[in-house]
Amino acid sequence: MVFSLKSAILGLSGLVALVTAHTHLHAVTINGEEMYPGECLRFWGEPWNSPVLDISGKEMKCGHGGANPGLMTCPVKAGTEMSIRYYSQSINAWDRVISGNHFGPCQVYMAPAESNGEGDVWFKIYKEDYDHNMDLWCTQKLRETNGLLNFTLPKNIPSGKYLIRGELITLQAARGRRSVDPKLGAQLYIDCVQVDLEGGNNNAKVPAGVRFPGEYEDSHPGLYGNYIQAVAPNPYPFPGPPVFDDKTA
Ligand SMILES: *[C@@H]1O[C@H](CO)[C@@H](O)[C@H](O)[C@H]1NC(C)=O
Ligand SMILES: [Cu+2]
Repeated sequence: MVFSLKSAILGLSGLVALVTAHTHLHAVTINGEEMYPGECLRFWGEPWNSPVLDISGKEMKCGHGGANPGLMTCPVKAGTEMSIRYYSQSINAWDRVISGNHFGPCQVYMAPAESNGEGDVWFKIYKEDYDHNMDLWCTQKLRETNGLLNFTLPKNIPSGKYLIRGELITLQAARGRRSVDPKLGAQLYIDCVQVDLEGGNNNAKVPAGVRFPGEYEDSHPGLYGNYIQAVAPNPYPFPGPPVFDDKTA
């Protein structure tokens, strides 16, 4: 009796592990063409389907395994829309893009590729928190769009090679700080895409940037607070700098 209870508990914890589908950046759509990891999207490393939890770690740059360059750099056009697509390994429809209990904002940054993400180089090009028409957080909307997050590339930055850094922040455990309780804290899903921007504004300067790790702290109100899935933040305090103002210099 005791033995079967124990094995039932073990079985249950195994099941919980199986259905804990986080997410990762699975593909990038450029000019309608889908590209996979190792191409323009940098390879994921282990644990490939898990968030970055250490906000002061080097994985804040390009995620697990993201320090390793991809084999290709994809041409993109300044001022056009591109998409990144998130996916988890789950076979469960509700979890296929990202686990159903995950919610939070999305952000996208860029940095000149020659930096390889080192130094004060990351400028923000996109952010989205809560859609008040759909009553969904950005990461919940991904479940409605087959994982696609669309954003527009800036026009007023110089042409050349850049890294694009997708960042999802999920807040289901943000009621605590990881540095205080290792079981709690925001989860960050970070990946990098290698692009060659064409048709930029070569009279413009590369925008001022911030550094990762370094820019975020786990006490930031956008990463630490009593967030609730169905309740809109008012307003949500995005961590990091404002979005680059893409007007002609
Ligand atoms: C996002 O981009 C894809 C192409 O990559 C397109 O099929 C889709 O309609 C776009 N979604 C929105 C909401 O614009
Ligand atoms: Cu997760």
